[in-house]
Amino acid sequence: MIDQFNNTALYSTAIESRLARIEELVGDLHDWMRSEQVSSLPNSYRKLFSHLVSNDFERRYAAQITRSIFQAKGGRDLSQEELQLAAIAEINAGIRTMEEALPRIRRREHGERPYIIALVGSSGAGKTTMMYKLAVRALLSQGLRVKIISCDTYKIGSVEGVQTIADILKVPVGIAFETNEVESLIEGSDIDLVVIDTAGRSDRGARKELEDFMTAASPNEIHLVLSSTMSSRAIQDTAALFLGEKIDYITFTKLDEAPSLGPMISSLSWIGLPLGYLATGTIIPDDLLSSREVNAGAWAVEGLPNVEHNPEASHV
Ligand SMILES: Nc1nc2c(ncn2[C@@H]2O[C@H](COP(=O)(O)OP(=O)(O)OP(=O)(O)O)[C@@H](O)[C@H]2O)c(=O)[nH]1
Ligand SMILES: [Mg+2]
Repeated sequence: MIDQFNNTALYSTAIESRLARIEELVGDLHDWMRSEQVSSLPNSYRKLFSHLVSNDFERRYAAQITRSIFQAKGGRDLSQEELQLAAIAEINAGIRTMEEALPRIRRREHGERPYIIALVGSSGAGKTTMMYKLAVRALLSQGLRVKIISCDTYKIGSVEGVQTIADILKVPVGIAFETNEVESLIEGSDIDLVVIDTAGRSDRGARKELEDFMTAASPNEIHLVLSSTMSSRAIQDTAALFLGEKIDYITFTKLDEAPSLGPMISSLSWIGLPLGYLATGTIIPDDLLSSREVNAGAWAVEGLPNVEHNPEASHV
């Protein structure tokens, strides 16, 4: 009897505290609408703003999208579906995408410099996995002769790990311990594409070394690899740290693990660089999409579609 009473009391305390939290959030939402000039818009537009904010879009970006749809539609009230479609179109119009190089890379003549893609970014972002995916995609879909080069000799076991996986994937591998080794690893073999992986360190010494590696490799494209599970703030702080690196594309990983894509989309608009690749899991090379294959706006507004996997595919 006492236990039952205690359980009921606990339950109602939990509900009360959740209600208090919801009230607080609704209060915040009203304040945000006022400060972002959304509160004067029709109810359906305010709902769109709340929908975007609850999908972790940055408030300012969500308000900008909402207001520009309102203006474009001449202030007309629209159904929720129409507004979501308009939001998807507005978001996609603001995202720059990448014309993927892989299908355009031609076979190199003997001694000709290969096409080079380099991956940089913070620790655990998914650079090494992305390197394997790009190499295997180029090999299987394009029939290119591919080599992978790892400049990450810091992490315990990373050299052995790359060598083991390269053997499994049947891709030649080079390890650059020093900056001056990069050039000779790139040249001297009949290779069409080189994918370079770097160490995920961001202290000052490591950044200088990364810059030297990039100067030595002179890649055709450098991707900053970021996890889509990060907050907008973390994405933007990391991007700011790496922007001196002559980044060409922002490549996002772990879309399968991200609760929402609002932070990724809001940050892209802030960073202003084109979206490169998107990784939606650990399967090599299946879980890899180039930005033009994806309706990123729809994924951010409506959620990610379910992806079916080949059961024979390999994970790393
Ligand atoms: N769920 C999911 N996991 C991923 C994805 N990409 C990479 N991972 C996992 O994330 C972890 C880190 O991936 P790595 O490729 O080692 O990341 P990294 O950037 O090379 O990390 P460092 O070398 O430590 O800087 C591994 O467990 C990967 O299997 C993805 O798209 N989805
Ligand atoms: Mg790595």
